[in-house]
Amino acid sequence: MKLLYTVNSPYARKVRIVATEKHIDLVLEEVVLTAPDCPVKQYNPLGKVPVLVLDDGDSLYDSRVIVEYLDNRTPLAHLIPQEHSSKVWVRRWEALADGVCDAVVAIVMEKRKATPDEMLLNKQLDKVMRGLATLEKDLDTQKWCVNNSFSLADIAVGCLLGYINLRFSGVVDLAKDYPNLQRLNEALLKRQSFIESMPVP
Ligand SMILES: N[C@@H](CCC(=O)N[C@@H](CS)C(=O)NCC(=O)O)C(=O)O
Repeated sequence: MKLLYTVNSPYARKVRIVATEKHIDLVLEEVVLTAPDCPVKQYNPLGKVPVLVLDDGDSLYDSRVIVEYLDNRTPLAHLIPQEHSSKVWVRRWEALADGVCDAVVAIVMEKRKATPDEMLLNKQLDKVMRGLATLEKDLDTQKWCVNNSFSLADIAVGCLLGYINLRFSGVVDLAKDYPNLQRLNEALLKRQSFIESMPVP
């Protein structure tokens, strides 16, 4: 199986971390989305990474589908709980973390324009702030996001926090304003899967 990815995509990082935690070997193929010969569109009509290309040539996207596929490849150490209610909560944490990522990505892209749209920036910033406040409050003093055990919820939040530290540290100070999320981030950064997939400034 081959993963098409970019180094700093938080969604692709989520997939890489899940693969490492599950001890699943993936061939990693780094792509440049703007390159004319970029293979991504051939496998994903949306033209987005990550894409998992299976051995038979079929492809899976987006990151939420890929992580579910990988989690079910091996029965050991499930990152998405089998029990229905816990599974729904893990996926809600993931949806919120990914949604905040979407808003940060939209802001970063808009700011690269010659004349950024202030209304769009404010709308996306509202989503970031409301999302982070909810994650901070819901985590509270727990070590992990759901059921006191490490899961996809922690991975998704960790990828968001890594992306914020990479692209948004001038706007959001995790250590100062989000102590619960900062504590989670510090715990995650001790794991090999997080260390080897660190975004590159
Ligand atoms: N919901 C998607 C989001 C993927 C996504 O937005 N990836 C970005 C890179 S961080 C991308 O490929 N952007 C290129 C584009 O939008 O054309 C997922 O979870 O995989």
